[in-house]
Amino acid sequence: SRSDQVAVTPSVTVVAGPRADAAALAVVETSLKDAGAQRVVRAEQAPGSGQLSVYVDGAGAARALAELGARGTDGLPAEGYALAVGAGRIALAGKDAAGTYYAAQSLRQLLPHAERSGARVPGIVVRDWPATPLRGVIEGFYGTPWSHRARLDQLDFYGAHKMNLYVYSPKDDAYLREKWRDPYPADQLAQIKELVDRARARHVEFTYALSPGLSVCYSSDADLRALTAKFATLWDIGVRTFAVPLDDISYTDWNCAADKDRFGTGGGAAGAAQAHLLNRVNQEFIARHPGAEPLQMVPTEYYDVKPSPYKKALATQLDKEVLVEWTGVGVIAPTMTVAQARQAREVFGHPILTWDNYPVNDYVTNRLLLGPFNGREKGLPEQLAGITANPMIQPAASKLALYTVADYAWNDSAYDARTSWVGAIEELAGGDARTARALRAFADAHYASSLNPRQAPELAAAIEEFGKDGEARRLDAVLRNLQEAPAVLRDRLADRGFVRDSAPWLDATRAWGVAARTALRLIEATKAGDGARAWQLRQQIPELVRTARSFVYVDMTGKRIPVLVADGVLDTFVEGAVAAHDRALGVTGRPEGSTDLSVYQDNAVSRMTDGDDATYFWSGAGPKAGSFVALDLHAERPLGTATLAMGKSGSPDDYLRHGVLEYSSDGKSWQRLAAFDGKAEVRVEPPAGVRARYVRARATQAQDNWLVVREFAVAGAD
Ligand code: LTM
Repeated sequence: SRSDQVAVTPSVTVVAGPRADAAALAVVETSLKDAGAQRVVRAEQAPGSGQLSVYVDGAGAARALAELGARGTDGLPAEGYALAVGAGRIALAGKDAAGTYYAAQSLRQLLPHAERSGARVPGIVVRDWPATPLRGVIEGFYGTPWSHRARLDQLDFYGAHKMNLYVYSPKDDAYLREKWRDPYPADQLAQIKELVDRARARHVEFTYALSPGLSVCYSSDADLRALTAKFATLWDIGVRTFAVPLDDISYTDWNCAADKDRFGTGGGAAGAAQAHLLNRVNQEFIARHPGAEPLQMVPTEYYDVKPSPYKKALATQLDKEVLVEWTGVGVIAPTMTVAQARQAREVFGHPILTWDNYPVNDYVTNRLLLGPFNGREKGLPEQLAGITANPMIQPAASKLALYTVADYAWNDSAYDARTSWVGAIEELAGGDARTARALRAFADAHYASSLNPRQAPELAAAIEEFGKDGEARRLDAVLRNLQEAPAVLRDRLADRGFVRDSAPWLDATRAWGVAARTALRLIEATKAGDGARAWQLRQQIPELVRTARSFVYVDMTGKRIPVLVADGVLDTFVEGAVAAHDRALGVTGRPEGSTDLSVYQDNAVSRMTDGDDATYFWSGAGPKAGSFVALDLHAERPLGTATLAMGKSGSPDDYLRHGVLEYSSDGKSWQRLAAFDGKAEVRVEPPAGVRARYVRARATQAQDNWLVVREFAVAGAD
């Protein structure tokens, strides 16, 4: 770095070399305007002193770089660049067009955001290049594919973060898998063209990935023609990189008699059959289209480095230049090492492109994965042809993790997961401190994954601290920030896609914040010996937790999936507060159920008090008059709402037709709370001041139907 600064003057001159990249120039000019320049003009020569001049490529940039003490681009690998700021000028030059574009992106990051001219930029000298040639994203998950708008937005994001690859491979796009032979309808092809054009404008290579494995005959001429014909339609709209993913298919019993006759069966045969088809695609399509990039493929055994007949067949028979994708050791690899990458190269016998299954969440659709890319050893990119990350079903919310992937893939030796994560938050927050604070709390509460085993590390540390020093005010401030974060993000986050993507998680986060703060007040009231207030708070908690657990993500099949927030941290804290209170009252844990009825199979009476609506007590016979199910609350206390949930799908009539709810202090003499008739769901609000240790539901008439009780609960006791 240099000790001087340059000011952004009202008028700035850009001196561009004759072959300077147009996209880079556009980034430079927009960034200068965002930094306060009122006029940005292009000229052959700088007008002289008093005005900021920016040299982009060509002889002018080379001279300016030298004058600023920067080495030029000689000796840099592809996509490298040099950038210098000082002595009233800025100079940038790329090894190639992409390099210049990345220099412009770095300059964009260095320039401040300012309404007026005069802002200062610290002097700096940078020589920078990528750690691995291919860096990007594979849209390769199951579930709702990204929208067209989201994909365009992603391509902008990749360009801005020096990622140069996007692989179009959503598992649930029928034209890529089930209907792989079918041509695209014109409107869909037109949209793909728009993506291809946008990708090119951002120096991103759009890769078209067709997955014929569910129904292909590897030896069939007709299938080869179908594959290459489809590729040809994509070539015609500008695609230059192609892939054939063969993951998640059966190779031990594929359904093609001609293949079996030709290759036999089993892993070795599958590898030979796949190599046969891919070599034909390579030789009869890729090689005959000058300008096409090397073919990529995903092997059926993509998740380990164990030698096998399948891998051996690929290693020995597949054309050498084909790139093989690999997820690491494990489908979701918690760690990836240099040694593993070397083994992968060895065992697959081809250049390796990682298909890194982070932050993909199609296997945990109840979660957002907002933590950083982690557990990848330094030095790994050097072993690879490149790195692609499989993102979440939620495109905009994936940006936090993808920012960190881009960081690692560009410069793994300087990468620090936490620092990069904070950088991602700050960038997404657009320099707004309140938004950044809210986003950090939200991302912390959705941090855990196989790569980041610790959930909500900042929140967990605050709770731990509270356990040590009992400073409730400090923890309350943390919880309040979490509770309010969703409103702040909804209000202020510029990336509206992030807000849309996260909607159920935002709702649930707010609700968990409320529940946790109530639990904190309960702890304080219990500590202060304020039993009445503690009891009041204690009674609120089950409902607050039910609400917090009620928010759902609806997947593409319409399935409603309750979402998780800081699981193992917030729920544990709330449960701990409740348990501590109940212990202080002499109440130990959940109420205990009992009955005089027999039990059908293993549907024990404890299942009606386990808090799980999906399990139940099931009697082995119809109740007689006087048969009962009862709860022991372990100590006498005020009674909240009593609920008795009976019957179940498949046996909706197995409920007490005629009964009464009763309570007792000693389990011997009983008082009536309410009578119920003909309904499976009973809910009774006891009058204020009613106290008891035991509650029961008693049959007042015999019946033929057996009895199912899914849950029997009294508020404050469950
Ligand atoms: O990882 C690969 C190569 N294939 C699939 C992906 O499509 C899927 O998104 C991830 C995560 O569930 N697992 C896979 O096996």
